[in-house]
Order: sequence, then C-alpha cells, then structure tokens
Amino acid sequence: MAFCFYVVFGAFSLAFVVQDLVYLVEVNEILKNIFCCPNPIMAIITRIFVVLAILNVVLLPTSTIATQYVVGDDRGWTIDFDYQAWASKKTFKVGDTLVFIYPKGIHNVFNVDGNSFAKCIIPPPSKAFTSGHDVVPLLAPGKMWFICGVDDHCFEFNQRLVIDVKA
Ligand SMILES: [Cu+2]
Repeated sequence: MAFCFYVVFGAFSLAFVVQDLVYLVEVNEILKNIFCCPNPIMAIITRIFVVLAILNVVLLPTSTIATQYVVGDDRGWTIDFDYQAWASKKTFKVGDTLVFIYPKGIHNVFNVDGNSFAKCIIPPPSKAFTSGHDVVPLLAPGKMWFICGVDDHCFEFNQRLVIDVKA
C-alpha cells in the first residue's frame, strides 16, 4: 500500500520536475557545485532525486493511508472498558477499519443509531456481527455507534463505542 503511494507521488513529483526543466540551466551550475557532478546529465538526475526526496517527505505523511484499529487494543471488545477514553486518543477517517475482537458467543457487535446507543436498544439478532473478529469499514464521515447486544453488557457494563469519522 505504502509502495503504491510512493509510486503515485513519485509520478506526481516527476510532473514538477518536467515543469522545472526550464530552470535547470541555472540550477545546473549550482548543483554541480553542491554535488560535484561534472556531467550536466548527472546534475539533472541528481536534481530529480532531490525533488523526489523532498516531495515524498512533504507529501507522504499527509496522504490518507488507511488505518486498522483494534477496538480496545489488547483488551479487545469486552465489558468494563472505557471505550470513549480509548477513542478519544484516536483520529478515525473514512477508509479506516475497526476490528472488534472477542470470544465468539461471549459478546457481539451492533452498529446502531445515536438513540439506540444512548438507551442500549438491541436490534434484531440478524443485524449483529458475531464472528469474534468483526471488521467494520468506516465508509462515511460522521458519527458511528456500536453496542454489545449480549445480556446487559451495554446498559450495565457500558460496552459501547461512539466514534466520529473524519472525511
Ligand atoms: Cu458483550
């Protein structure tokens, strides 16, 4: 994935290089002094690599590389865990995924609305994720609410999570 972005930004950088070619005659002299390249072709190649390096450093960190979040980290999806504290340290964005990990049958996951979240209203069982390793893609910006529908895990043990997905 990261390599793909590297290739894309590499191509992007090359477009800048082409635009810059007009200035190469002047820059060439400077580069020859800096990099001690007696051959103008070598200076051009050096410049291309310099531009590539700079642009990749500038652009790569701001690119939207998707993140997969294991809900609750090591604790997984369980009772008596402060998922709001957990979520508050994260930035969720469209394209990321959540993974709910728990012993199959002990918990489950419902993606609900804000009202069901607040009141722990459990939807029909058919709407539950129950695999114990439930991967949920964050497809749109805005709030997403999740609750456990087993027994009173939501209401009594606060097994629920709300996140705000950024565009
Ligand atoms: Cu549960």
